[in-house]
Amino acid sequence: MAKEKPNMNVVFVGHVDAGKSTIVGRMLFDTGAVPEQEMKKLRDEAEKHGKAGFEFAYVMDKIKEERERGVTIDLAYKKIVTQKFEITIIDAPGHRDFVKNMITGASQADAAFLVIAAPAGVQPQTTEHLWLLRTMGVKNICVAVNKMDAVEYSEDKFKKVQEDVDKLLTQVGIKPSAYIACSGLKGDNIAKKTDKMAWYKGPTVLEQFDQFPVPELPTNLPMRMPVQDVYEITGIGTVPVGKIETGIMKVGQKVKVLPGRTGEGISGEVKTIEAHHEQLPEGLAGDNVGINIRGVGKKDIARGDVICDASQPIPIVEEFVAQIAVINHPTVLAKGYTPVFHIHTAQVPCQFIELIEQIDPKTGQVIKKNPDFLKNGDVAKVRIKPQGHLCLETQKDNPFTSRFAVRDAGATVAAGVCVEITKKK
Ligand SMILES: Nc1nc2c(ncn2[C@@H]2O[C@H](COP(=O)(O)OP(=O)(O)OP(=O)(O)O)[C@@H](O)[C@H]2O)c(=O)[nH]1
Ligand SMILES: [Mg+2]
Repeated sequence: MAKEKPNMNVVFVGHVDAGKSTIVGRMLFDTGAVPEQEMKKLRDEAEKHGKAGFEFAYVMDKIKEERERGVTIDLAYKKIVTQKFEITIIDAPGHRDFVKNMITGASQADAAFLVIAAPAGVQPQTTEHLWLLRTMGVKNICVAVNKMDAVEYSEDKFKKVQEDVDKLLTQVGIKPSAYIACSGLKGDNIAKKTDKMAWYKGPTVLEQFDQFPVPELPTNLPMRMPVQDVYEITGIGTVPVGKIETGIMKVGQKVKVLPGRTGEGISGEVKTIEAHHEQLPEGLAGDNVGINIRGVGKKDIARGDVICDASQPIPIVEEFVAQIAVINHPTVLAKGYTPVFHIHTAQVPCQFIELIEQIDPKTGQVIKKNPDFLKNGDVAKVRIKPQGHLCLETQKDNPFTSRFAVRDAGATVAAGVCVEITKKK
């Protein structure tokens, strides 16, 4: 059956407890995707855990620990069809312990809602998530000022939050699509227009989906499928699964798994492509698929490998130059520092071998050559050496395989994008 509407992935991000899951749950309820009966069950369960008010969040938070603690831990996905799109909503966690999952969500998104609780205003993960969105290349951002019911639906309060966020967005270099005044808990301006804020003239959250531009499918770039997981399935064999980030994969295509077990790549041929339990002749950029490759066994391939078109393989890098933003380092970042880099689905320790120049994030001008160190909020060009085999491309060649997050001791220290590579011989 031919697809009628384009797909779009929309991630909900923001500080812990801002009400991301509640907004999504409320939207699914108000559009009829979650029946009244089901909602009642969730309400009872929330009360049982002493978490009254979390019933809408429970639509998205399904793990036992999530429900007991009242926090989102892992990403949750839900489909919704609007006038213009088939949308996959990605509900990300706000808690700083789970930023890793948020980064994965951001890396899959075409557009984002940055959710801010009106009573709390801008919080640490508001800023952190914003930098991460930018670094992951998510430019279409809408700000949802939530919990308006808790500030008497005050226009002044809304304007104050808007002012603060505007400053932040200017720093980051993003112009938001809209600011929405809403309440997930009460259902104001989520799927239905409220009558409590006559001063608000903007869209509802649901209407905003259709205001985002149609995402361009990067099918014209070389085929890249970062491996998310590898399964052994009886009767089929080794099945790597993941999202085709760019290009087109076809049955019969010659592919290379990089770096693969050897670090030099393993060659094979695509035997089957499957999505949603259906065999497909081809998979396109944006599709989540499970595949079987002739010539590639369980020992050859692992999470973090990239399956590529054999004629246009992804480079394995000796060194690279990147532009980074320091988000959250406990002290200062200096030459020699060796944290873990999260790039597509790979995690590789890498060393900062040169701090080339510090850049003013507002103007792009060089402020200082060869700075001795970098601190939170600094943007810089740096040279990096992977301590293992790492597949990476420049932003110019392929934005989807050029972005990374730098993590250390449970925090996202920095985020960045590769601008220059030196290939491994
Ligand atoms: N008053 C009020 N409370 C809200 C609203 N939306 C959410 N809450 C409450 O805020 C708390 C957190 O809601 P969640 O939806 O879990 O927040 P979250 O942003 O998904 O949190 P994490 O995923 O853990 O980062 C719950 O107690 C909700 O009832 C709202 O519009 N108004
Ligand atoms: Mg949540």
